[in-house]
Amino acid sequence: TLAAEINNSSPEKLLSPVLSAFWDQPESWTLETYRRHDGYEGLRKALAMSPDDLIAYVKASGLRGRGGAGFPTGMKWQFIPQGDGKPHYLVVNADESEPGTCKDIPLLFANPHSLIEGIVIACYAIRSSHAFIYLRGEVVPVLRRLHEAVREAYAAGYLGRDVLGSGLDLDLTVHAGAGAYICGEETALLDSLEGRRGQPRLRPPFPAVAGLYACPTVVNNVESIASVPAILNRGKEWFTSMGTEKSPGFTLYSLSGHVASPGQYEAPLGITLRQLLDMSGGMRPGHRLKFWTPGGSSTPMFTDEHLDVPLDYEGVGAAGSMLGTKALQCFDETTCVVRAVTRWTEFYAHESCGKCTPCREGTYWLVQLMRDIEAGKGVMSDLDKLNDIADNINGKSFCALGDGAASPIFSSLKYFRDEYERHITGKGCPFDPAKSTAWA
Ligand code: L3W
Ligand code: SF4
Repeated sequence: TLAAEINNSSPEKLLSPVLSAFWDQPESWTLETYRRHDGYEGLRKALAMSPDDLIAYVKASGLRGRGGAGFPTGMKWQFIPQGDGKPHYLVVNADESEPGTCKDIPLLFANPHSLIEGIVIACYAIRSSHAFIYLRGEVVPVLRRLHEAVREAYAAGYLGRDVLGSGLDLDLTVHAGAGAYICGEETALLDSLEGRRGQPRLRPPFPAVAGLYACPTVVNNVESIASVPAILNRGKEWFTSMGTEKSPGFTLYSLSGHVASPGQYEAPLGITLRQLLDMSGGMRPGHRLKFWTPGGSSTPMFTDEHLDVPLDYEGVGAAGSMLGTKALQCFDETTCVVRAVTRWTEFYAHESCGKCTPCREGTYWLVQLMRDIEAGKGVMSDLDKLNDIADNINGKSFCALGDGAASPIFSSLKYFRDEYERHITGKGCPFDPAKSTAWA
């Protein structure tokens, strides 16, 4: 099987740079560099197809959304009703904020034209004449680079009236958010883009039916859209030859924490953390892995027992989690689990939008309990209380932020309950914070 093939591959064979193929070249972000690497060739092939055939092609490639949920991209495009007389929109979610996730922003910085080309292809497919990129506002250098790339694309005829003589008219607007994690949730993002306070909307209706300005809208992650041109250019068979049967293709993993060489690694879906550590130089010298997250802090933490779990939507999912954004945060034995979870919980409490009670109140209570336990002021019954509060948030909140906040509580209590107990019986943290760099 493909999975077995992946397991037996050498580290060199596993590295499959596509999106990151020329990030290290001078001025990698310019149109000229992009064209030298087959840039906008996928678009030419896409424009030779009918929009319906194009959607079917992307669907057949098996590309799955790279923003966290892994929803099939072609299927999402297919949801857009045709001949409905309404405008259709494409909105690219570039509000990357999930703790540990650092792949969309580097991609935009180093190779913005892969996203722009993907946007033109997607808009042709869903018959949209206006696309938006919603970028997190803090990354001003990326915003400038993106504006420049859009200007280049207009000048070259890839955007604007009658794109490459295809009859497609397309405008692209880059919008900078104001730095709220919740605006990465697709419906809060749409509210924010419309000029309102970013808070999630009730789904259904999904954006595909009633999205931006109540019109059919595709919301896709940056990496999902940027992956489309290569699929068109090199063929869906090439794409499905990588990864696993249900999670095909290459992807960008963000590796961070106590590792020797943190950064972005492009490799097929379905590889394991052990393989990624092998190809990236492993943990920092003299230290061993204690716990890690497969997809940012919203996905449950794992331990060194899970080093061989395939990183795809089935493997990690089968182990009781989800792949999320493929943000592999690795922590060594110097890290206090209680401290790490307290930090994450503070993040969720701060970013809770306040719309629903379980998340608004529950994350606040979790923080109080976690801070007490970390400071050695907890009692044993606090551990059941933590589980109980997390249980009242999980699945009972209005959006996935609540579930994300509950996730590290559940998994840390599952794997490291003894460490919580040591904080309580010892009336303080048994770790020396000076030895841990990640949580200083
Ligand atoms: C039409 C239907 N469309 C589903 C669409 C839906 C959405 C996509 C996936 O959360 C996860 C979350 C975070 N008709 C549809 C339909 N759709 N049914 O499919 O939907 P869903 O609900 O499975 O997930 P989501 O709301 O997109 C994303 C997790 O990712 N996450 C966090 C990510 C953070 C970032 C970031 O910072 N950039 O990505 C990490 O794990 O917890 O579970 O488009 O409309 N019947
Ligand atoms: Fe807002 Fe949290 Fe409720 Fe989501 S779960 S709507 S972030 S309060």
